[in-house]
Amino acid sequence: MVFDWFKRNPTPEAPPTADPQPEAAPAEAPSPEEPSSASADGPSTSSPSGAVPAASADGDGDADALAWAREAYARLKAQQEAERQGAPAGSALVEAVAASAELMAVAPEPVVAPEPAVSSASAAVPEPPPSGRSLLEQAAAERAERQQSLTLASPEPVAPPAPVAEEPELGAFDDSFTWSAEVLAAQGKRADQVSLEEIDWLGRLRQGLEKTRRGFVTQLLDNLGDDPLTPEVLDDLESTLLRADVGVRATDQVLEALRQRLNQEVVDPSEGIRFLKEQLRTILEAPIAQSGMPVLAPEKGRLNVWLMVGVNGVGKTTTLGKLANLAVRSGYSCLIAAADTFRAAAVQQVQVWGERSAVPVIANPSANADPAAVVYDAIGAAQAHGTELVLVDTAGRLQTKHNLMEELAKVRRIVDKLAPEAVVQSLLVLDASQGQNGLKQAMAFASAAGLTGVVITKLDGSARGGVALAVASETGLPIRFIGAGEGIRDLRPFNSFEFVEALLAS
Ligand SMILES: Nc1nc2c(ncn2[C@@H]2O[C@H](COP(=O)(O)OP(=O)(O)OP(=O)(O)O)[C@@H](O)[C@H]2O)c(=O)[nH]1
Ligand SMILES: [Mg+2]
Repeated sequence: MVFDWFKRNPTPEAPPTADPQPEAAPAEAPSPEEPSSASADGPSTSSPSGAVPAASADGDGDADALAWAREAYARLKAQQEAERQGAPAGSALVEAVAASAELMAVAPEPVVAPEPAVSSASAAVPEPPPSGRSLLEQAAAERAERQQSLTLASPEPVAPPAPVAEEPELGAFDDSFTWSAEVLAAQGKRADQVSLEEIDWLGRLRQGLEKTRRGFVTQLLDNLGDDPLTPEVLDDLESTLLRADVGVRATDQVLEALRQRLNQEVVDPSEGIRFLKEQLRTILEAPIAQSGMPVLAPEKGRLNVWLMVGVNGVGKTTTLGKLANLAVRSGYSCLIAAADTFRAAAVQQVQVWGERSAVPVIANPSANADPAAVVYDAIGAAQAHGTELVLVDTAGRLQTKHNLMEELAKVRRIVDKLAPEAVVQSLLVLDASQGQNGLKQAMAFASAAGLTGVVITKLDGSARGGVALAVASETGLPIRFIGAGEGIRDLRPFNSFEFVEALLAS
């Protein structure tokens, strides 16, 4: 079964409208097959299926949430076991789940992580290398040959073989797992719909936002204390939000809503946090709702061209490499256009990313090649082969900013002219660690590249994760993806509910 990582949907056969995406409005729109009235801030305990736990503060709710997380864990564990033994996912799996769930239910201690599975690569019996070359040398030579033929040949993309991507492993039944499970449950997922991929990503996201959260949440909880909210607390909250780079506009919006609420009634701290989360989500969701596209996914059966733009060093090429991986793993055919011809090493860098996911790269390695010509070739190749997604890497720096903008505008014109039928996305890549300074600089790209969305990178290691709020409120552009690490799996579609939960996780 292919998991469509753009749509967060494990069943690509399902009609697109059948499963409202969590990004759309997870709080208000649980999936239709999930009858629970799960809300974003505390899913109902009255689910007829009994599948959704409560994240509410009462003891019963906590117990339900834990039971739900246990069931999800037991299922994933059994699934992993079954996969390891090569057993078909059928009755054996159901039995294994039941047995695991029983064990989990009585287990007083957290379940210890299973031994890591032996990856198929390392399990394979190595062939003796011919001609005295080591396996590594042999593989490197083959890769180099393949890459060269892709680069030098006419733009003929080969059908990408199955991607090689490290699979996530089920860790321990710990705080990270239960938190991730709770966040998924709160969006209306059932325990049997949880995938290891999602659990794994949420764990990374929460970890990635730790630096931002450390200052933000500790200060917030200190300010809130145990007493009902007061106007003084709001003043403190204002400086906390500004320090987290949330921006003046978004901070004003949040405070105004909180003040109005305080005028109407007494608000205790837990209600204050719930209300704050709701406000933050509203800000993040506004541009997404306005775009009319709750999630950004390539359109099947059509040519989609996504340009990565942004100042130098923000993570354009890395994002492109991760997106290529997501695309291939989600079942889309993909091609990379190496249109950063300014920096000598840029083409090589993009080729390495292409190799990692077996995605063909269209490049012109000669010095001073015209990026528009590379895009021309890439679009021609994509049209000839019915490729669904062309990812275009662009330069972050030229001799002058004016030149850079001219070049981007030219690339954009070529795309529009050559592929009027294509769905074009121009994604502004922003480095979270630069905070709002980066945002101001980057907006220069808006007119040249016709921006349609934002990717925020480097959320890990940055204490300025709040900049996502400033991006949404000040650019009006939807945030489409977030990156929280340098690894190939460290980029995922943006989900405002999960982001806010991770930002304010206690
Ligand atoms: N920690 C972390 N590092 C990242 C992330 N995304 C990218 N990087 C790193 O940031 C550095 C720059 O990334 P690139 O992808 O080369 O940036 P770029 O925008 O293509 O740069 P130019 O082509 O020079 O304009 C690299 O060392 C990446 O590994 C992220 O989400 N987290
Ligand atoms: Mg680059």
